Amino acid sequence: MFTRAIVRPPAANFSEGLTTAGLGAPDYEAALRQHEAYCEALEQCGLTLTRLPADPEYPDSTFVEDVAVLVGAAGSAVAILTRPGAISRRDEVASVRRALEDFFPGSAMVAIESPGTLDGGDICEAGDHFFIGISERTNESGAYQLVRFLEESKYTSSLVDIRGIPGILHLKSDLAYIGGDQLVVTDSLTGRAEFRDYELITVGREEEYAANCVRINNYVLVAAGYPVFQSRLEDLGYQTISLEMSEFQKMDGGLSCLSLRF
Ligand code: CIR
Repeated sequence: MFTRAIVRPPAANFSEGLTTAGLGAPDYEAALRQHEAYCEALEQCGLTLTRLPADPEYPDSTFVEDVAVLVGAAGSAVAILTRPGAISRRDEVASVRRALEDFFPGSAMVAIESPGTLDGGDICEAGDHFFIGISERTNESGAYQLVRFLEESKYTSSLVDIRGIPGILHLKSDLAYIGGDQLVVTDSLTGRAEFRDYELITVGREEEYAANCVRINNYVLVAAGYPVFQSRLEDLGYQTISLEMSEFQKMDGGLSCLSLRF
């Protein structure tokens, strides 16, 4: 069970962040409304929120997931601060570290160090196992540092190299763990040996963006506008909450990126 989340709304210069989507500039007021609806959904899932102030110094800083990996249950949890692969995002870590200090004592906080780079969006927790994407943002040094931190907390992990897949920013752009042995994957990842022990719920090509869904307690958050996938989840017995994500999609972001959950 998750009990808390850290979130940060987009700043007014959100449109100056990194993007490859080619979907045009986001509408700031709409982004704020979508972010607020996202926060309300987290609360509906039972989470208490720490709302950080918007930070115009870092236009991508609403994507808080990328700057930390939180591991384990409340009480014995560990925070691993990342070293984001995009230089413009590297210093986003400092303010999130300060927010995490309220919940994680110094002994429960470690950090990925140079030459390692790692984005939280590349890390998919699946129960006691973690999939670590090697991507344009997460390199092998960062990945192996994380492997060692996870081992210290008795978690296993495996690396998934996604560098050859066109159009995939982070591993979790195309992969989500929703519980039991069920993974949501896009066609790009279905044949991969790394996932052979799991039941794969595939998302069709025309609904690929929906693969970045998030299981939180009794709900799965899904992007609005992907009815086939949402019905599939409901047929599987999941309760879903659908959320408009258009303005974040324009900046290459998805549901998981907007919060750090623990
Ligand atoms: C970036 O390129 O870093 C941001 N514009 C989007 C980050 C999305 N984060 C995520 O998928 N975890």
